[in-house]
Amino acid sequence: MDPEQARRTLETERERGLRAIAEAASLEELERARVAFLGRRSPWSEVQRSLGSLSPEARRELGRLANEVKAALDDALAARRAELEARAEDELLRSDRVDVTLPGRRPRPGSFHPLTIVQEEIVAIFTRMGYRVAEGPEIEDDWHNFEALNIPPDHPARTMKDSLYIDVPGLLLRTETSAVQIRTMEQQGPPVYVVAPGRVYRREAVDATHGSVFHQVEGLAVDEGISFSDLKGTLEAFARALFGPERRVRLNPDYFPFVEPGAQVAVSCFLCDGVGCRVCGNGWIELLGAGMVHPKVLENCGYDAERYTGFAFGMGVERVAMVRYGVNDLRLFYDGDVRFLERFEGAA
Ligand code: FA5
Repeated sequence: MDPEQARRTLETERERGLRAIAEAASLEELERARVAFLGRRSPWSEVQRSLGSLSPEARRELGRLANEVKAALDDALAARRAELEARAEDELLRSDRVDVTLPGRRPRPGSFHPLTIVQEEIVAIFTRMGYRVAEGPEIEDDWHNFEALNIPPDHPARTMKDSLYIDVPGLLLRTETSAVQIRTMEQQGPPVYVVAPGRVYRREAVDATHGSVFHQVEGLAVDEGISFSDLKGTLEAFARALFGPERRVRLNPDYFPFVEPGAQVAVSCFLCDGVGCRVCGNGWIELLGAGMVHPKVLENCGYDAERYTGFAFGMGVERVAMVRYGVNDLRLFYDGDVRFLERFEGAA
């Protein structure tokens, strides 16, 4: 390389290098500029390496120039590095900034499911009247679900069509909470005043008022001198407490093997008020079955049916909730749609 060419190279390299350093937008780009202009394979190094072949005078002059260029580039590199590092720190501080004045996000409080709320309301009405809460298993045996309830082996409720059996012979998913009546009377003597809330299972076509898994609250009162009018008075007091005085209550004769006489109790529909609509059909929503405990059931549990009489009832919690909240399809309780469930927040 001749001295003139070497000088020109150093001058251009200084100029190009200073520009590249000034334009480096990140620490990585700056490092690339350093390697390109001062690295081992840079034109500046090439000039450095060729100095030995020059005359002493040219060597001195070009050596000084090369040092000057290097010092200029080094200074520019250091200055730019400081700038870029400061900027990176600023950015970090900015992105990490916590705005302490921003209002916090309040976690949304959960609430009870409407069916839980209604079930507790039903139970509370009866515990206030002096009833105690009883429980029984959801997997029941033949005796408690059928036999002791005076449901004979050839009763249609026992067929595969209506009940959900499990793989163990003699066991099934209970079809009604009435099974808890038997368990309670087996465990204790009279007098008995219990309510038994729980889940029941049936092979049932699901529609707006029927589920195949639903909830019931069973009631049982056995004592000396209990009559049908006690049953009627109790149920009317219950309906008034839950629905208010404007809902009408209707009792119709009905048949259940474990009561005699038996009745079906309905309230006037919340939507059409007894006229008849899509929800109720005939103006009334059936809420519960009830009746005087059959003497055979009392005897099956070792009670003296001559001395004691009693009444029992079993109501559908979903049906009560429909009337209570004006919900026209019980499937809504199970869809898990938050927009629906939110309506019941804090309801009681
Ligand atoms: C019974 O289950 C009787 N154990 C009730 C009873 C108890 C009668 C004690 C006499 C003495 P029933 O199958 O009618 O009866 O059901 C009782 C209530 O549960 C009905 O009035 C209704 O409110 C509700 N219910 C019945 N089937 C369904 C269903 N598929 N989906 C939702 N609720 C139902």
